[in-house]
Amino acid sequence: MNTDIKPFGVLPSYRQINHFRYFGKKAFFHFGVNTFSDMEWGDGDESETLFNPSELNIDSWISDIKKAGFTLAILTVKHHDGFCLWPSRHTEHTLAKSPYKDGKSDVVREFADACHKEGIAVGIYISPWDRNSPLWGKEEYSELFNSQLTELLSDYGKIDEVWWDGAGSHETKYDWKMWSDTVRSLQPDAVIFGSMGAADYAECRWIGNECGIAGDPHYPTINFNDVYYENIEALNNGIFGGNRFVIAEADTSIRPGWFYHKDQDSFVKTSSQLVDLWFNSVGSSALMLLNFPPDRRGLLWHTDVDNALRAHEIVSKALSINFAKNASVTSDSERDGHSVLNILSDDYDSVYASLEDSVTPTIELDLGNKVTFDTVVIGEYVELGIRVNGYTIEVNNDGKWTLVADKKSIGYKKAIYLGKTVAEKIRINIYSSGASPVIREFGLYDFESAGYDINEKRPRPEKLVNIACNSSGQIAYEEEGVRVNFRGLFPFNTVIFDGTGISEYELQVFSGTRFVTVKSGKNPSKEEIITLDKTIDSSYQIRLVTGKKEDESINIRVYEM
Ligand code: FUL
Repeated sequence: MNTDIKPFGVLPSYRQINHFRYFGKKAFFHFGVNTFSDMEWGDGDESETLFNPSELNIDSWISDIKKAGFTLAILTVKHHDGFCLWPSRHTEHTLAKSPYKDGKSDVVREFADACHKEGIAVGIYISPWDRNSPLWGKEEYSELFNSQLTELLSDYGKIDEVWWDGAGSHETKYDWKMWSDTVRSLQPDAVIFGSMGAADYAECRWIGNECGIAGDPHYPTINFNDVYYENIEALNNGIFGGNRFVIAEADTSIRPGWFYHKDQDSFVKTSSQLVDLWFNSVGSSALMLLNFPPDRRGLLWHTDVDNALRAHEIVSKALSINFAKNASVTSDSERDGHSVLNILSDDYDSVYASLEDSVTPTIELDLGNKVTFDTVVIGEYVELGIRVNGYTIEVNNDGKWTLVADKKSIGYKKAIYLGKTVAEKIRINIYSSGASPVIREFGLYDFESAGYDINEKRPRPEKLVNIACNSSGQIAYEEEGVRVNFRGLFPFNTVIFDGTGISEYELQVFSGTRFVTVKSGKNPSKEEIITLDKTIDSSYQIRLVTGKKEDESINIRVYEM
């Protein structure tokens, strides 16, 4: 857009704008030796012979997620266990030593080809943490990782995203600059997802949790240090006026685990829960990154696909009718060439802007008659910066104005679910803004009529289930006590353990980067019951610090009561 409007603050790169515009919904595929060992984090010493999908069909994954509205797909080409889904020349720990196609396969090639054929952009997840490589933790590891990156970014056509997981790497030094230079030189259009030492190069970041939920407010701007030190709150909310533009990707799995576990087939998120995720990612100026773990056959489970298709149907149907489309729109401050009518235009570059010195304009829409809707969508023109940080929305029905929302962030897109609302007029009063607001879109939609059920509960087992026992093999006795990995995100609020011989304990939950103490106590009983004030739904492991020795097991059970 040829514009006279001065930009504000840090601005997105052309790559980031493309991700907002075209890659709002990304599909994740966690597939590898863990699929066959039933683990979430492999140890790195798994035999390559484990990997042997019986009916692998990546074309079907890609056509399914395409139908469900996803435009970019990311494959875990190397997870923390170090097993490579391509025949890397730099390690023996690859599918070349597996029985799958007699070791002659290349799953990354199958994946990239399937995506390119369908017009789906390709992303690669490659874990810096490598529990197999003897070099990991040493200086030479950076070279090895760089060689693997070079193979991946040279031999598989266009790549639009490189995903560097932070897990396991907090204490490790890598040559992030060398790796970033490799990405920039071999795939100039690819965004880097990362944090910590990658903060200087990352254009996408995590949202501070793994349940796919951006905060409210949420800005795609943040400060460098918050990405570097992984400040959870800042990652979740962003920082208005922050010194870096780093888009958040709200990642989560469609079922509790990142990898496929047969016993999680009845825990697939429902279509309305997936619509909730849409509100909390795409509708919160972040990107959605939803994981579909292929099973041991190498196929997606039908419930995962059905629910994602249904969710897409609901969102598309809801967004197909903008009830504000024919409204007459006015504003108390309007710049020449940037009429307020532009908020209803489908042309991406035609925007509304207030006068340069007006940072608190009001926009009013007269809908002509009584209109029923439940969701307001509003978007800024992010090319000129994230400008707005305070506004209210009022509706007028039968001559009376009522406040229905008081919000801070807008960003690329903000979808505000209000519940059933009837209005003849609607007004947006921007009361705080770093520079004159520039608004690109506005709409009123009816999600409930399209099939969205806000009361649809997440699937829960009929009987009480001990999620600690669900994780057989992933209960680890450590120096300080016991660590339980649930093999996925299972909400819980009660922990019961045998306190015999223990004088003090601390219950810690994993925040995504570290363990945080949530309860502590003294002299626990034989059947000590810890009840938490609220359900924890974003931690996939807990630690009970008891001072008991590594070889002394502790009976522990975890529930959602
Ligand atoms: C995390 C990893 O540890 C999980 O296994 C998963 O890959 C997730 C996307 O990122 O940090």
